[in-house]
Amino acid sequence: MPSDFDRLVSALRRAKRVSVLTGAGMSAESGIATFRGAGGLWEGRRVEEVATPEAFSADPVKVWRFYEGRRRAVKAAAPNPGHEALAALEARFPAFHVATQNVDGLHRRAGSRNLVELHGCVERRYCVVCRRTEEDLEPLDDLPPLCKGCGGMMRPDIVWFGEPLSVEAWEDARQAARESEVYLVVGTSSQVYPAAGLALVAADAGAEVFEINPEETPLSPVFTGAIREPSGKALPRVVAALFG
Ligand code: BJW
Ligand code: ZN
Repeated sequence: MPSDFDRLVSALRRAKRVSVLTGAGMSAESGIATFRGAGGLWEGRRVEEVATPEAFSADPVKVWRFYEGRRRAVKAAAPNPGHEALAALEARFPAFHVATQNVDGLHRRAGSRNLVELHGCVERRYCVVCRRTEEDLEPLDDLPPLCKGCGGMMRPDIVWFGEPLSVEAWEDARQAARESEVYLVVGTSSQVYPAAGLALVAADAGAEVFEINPEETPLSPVFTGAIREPSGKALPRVVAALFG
């Protein structure tokens, strides 16, 4: 019986079109906490209680303090060997797409280019009044930051619970899922929709879907196979097996 790792490598050898969905586990080895694992709480609260438009309306300074912590962590972090492996794979396939739920920008910093950030990015913020955007990771002196154009309040450019994903980002990710022969689901608990549903779109369209995650998830039973290892170890192993 070939292992799931061997089956994944054989599937990738045959494939021309490969897509990847990533989640917080992808950046765990860069020192960025996941949402639903240990360390996923902020001041004793679940992310679901802080990352909502209602929480922001009720107490913008509190939500901005949460994001200042995230921005500081992201600034100090660097892509890990898993991010680098995905960037290396992009150069080796005629079509290679990454859809990330992460807002840390680490795929971009690692060199992935055919990339969509489904839930936004902590580097960006926008004015809730005139939509003017700013982009940096410098510490913010005053919270909440105010728009230099109109004086309105700025908010993080993040998709919070109950908010729609950008239509372009979603369509881009869905098309990549539909067209892929191999689909990798890396470091996500597959609990947050619509992103989690991309793996089902790929499976329905006939892709072989492999999960890279030390833990099982609710969607594990429908996937073709699983590599139960941290992505920073498994993805470089895939690159080495294919091209090493
Ligand atoms: C490793 C590892 C290692 C550890 N290597 N792996 C009921 C059913 C279906 C849907 C809903 C529902 N009720 C509500 C909804 C909708 C809701 C939703 O899905 N809720 C569920 C929780 C039930 N979704 C939404 O609201 C979305 N919008 C929407 O649906 O809009 C509809 C609409 C249409 C039209 C008008 C208006 C609305 C938006 C979702 C936005 C999610 N946003 C967040 C932002 C957080 C704040 C921030 O980043 O600053 O995105 S929430 C948070 O969860 C974040 C993540 O991207 C997302 C997913 O989490 P992820 O990445 O999977 O992380 P974890 O921590 O859960 O898992 C980590 C995994 O890594 C684990 O499995 C570990 O084992 C693994 N791991 N180390 C590999 N080294
Ligand atoms: Zn403004």
